Amino acid sequence: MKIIEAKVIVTCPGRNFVTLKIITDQGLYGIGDATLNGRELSVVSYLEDHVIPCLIGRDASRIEDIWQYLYRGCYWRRGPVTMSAISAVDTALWDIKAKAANMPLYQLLGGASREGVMVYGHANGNDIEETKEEVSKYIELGYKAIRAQTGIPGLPSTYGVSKDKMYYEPADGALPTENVWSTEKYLDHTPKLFEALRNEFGFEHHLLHDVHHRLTPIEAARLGKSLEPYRLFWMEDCVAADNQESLRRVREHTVTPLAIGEIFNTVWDCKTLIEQELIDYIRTTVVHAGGISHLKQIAGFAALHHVKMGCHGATDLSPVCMGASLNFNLWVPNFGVQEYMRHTEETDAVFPHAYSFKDGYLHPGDKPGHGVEIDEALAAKYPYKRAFLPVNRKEDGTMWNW
Ligand code: GCO
Ligand code: MG
Repeated sequence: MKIIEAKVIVTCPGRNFVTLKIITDQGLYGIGDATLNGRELSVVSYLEDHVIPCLIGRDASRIEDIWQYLYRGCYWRRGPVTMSAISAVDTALWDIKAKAANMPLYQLLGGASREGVMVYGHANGNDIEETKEEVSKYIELGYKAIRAQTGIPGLPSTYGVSKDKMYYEPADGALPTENVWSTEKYLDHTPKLFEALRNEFGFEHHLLHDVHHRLTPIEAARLGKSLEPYRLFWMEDCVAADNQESLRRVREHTVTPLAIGEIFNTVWDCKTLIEQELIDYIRTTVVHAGGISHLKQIAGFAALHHVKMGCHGATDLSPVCMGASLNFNLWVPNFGVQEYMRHTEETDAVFPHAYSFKDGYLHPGDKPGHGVEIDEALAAKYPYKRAFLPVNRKEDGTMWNW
């Protein structure tokens, strides 16, 4: 089965998405997500200028060989641009293989290990009262797990709080917007949110929180400790993990479970974290960590160390990534949870999909492949619009982590 054509489709049905379509001489085709939020066009160029010419004429069934060819063969290994491009190729090829086998992808991976994939939604409010209202909406929708973020008194805006609520979208400016940050205000306020949520809703639901890389290890240790009475499912990205050893300090001080890894691209980015059992959940996902092939490797390694999968699933990960991820997560033995930020109706129309939500779980559906399509005519109606993620400064103007 030869690859005869591959093309990149860029569309902006409310936000930008980059999709790779690989077509074979047998009429079968597959699609893969290649969206890198705020840096989309760099992956488009990487695919069009440097990957697609090498794909034409190759045997589409040799997924592993093509992965190795693109990874080892480029010499410049790793990095988000390279790995998003490889992920798209890999996802499209698994889609083709599963279609050729006339099976949903999860069957090809080894079959379902569970009835559905538990997902968490995002509740965010400008203050604790508003976040409480948002949490109650997710409970009504049947969610078992909910991430909660709140505005901080004295700060004009902060990560994870938006006016869009259900369709929260951080990439909001043709130039980066600027947020203001105070670690002290944040550390004082956040435990109050979770105290209020547990008082209101009890302990039946899983509660999650994203720190978005904004603390130092000792600050994160303090937050983890102060959140212990509220028994979080996880505290996410509590420090930047450029230095993986940083998580050790947090771990030494708190039993609040730790999740990290949405910006990691390979197993090397989390090798120490997993091997030393410094985390509980790894957030790597199909689109940024080398596709199904590499995610399998990360998950297998993580399983040896009691680390579970908690794949990233914000709105900038397209329905194509979500479909692939759900197939993966229905199978993967060490599953934890899948993030699920709902896409808008416009996005869902461009990407018709077989997955569906029921009682807090998503199921990938039983269409052959990963179960997600792209309506190219509709996609063409939404041209690319430059959009940046925000940046973040401390109150005195110092650049800080977003
Ligand atoms: C999350 C993330 C997102 C990211 C976004 C970047 O946990 O969902 O932190 O909100 O910031 O996906 O592109
Ligand atoms: Mg996050």
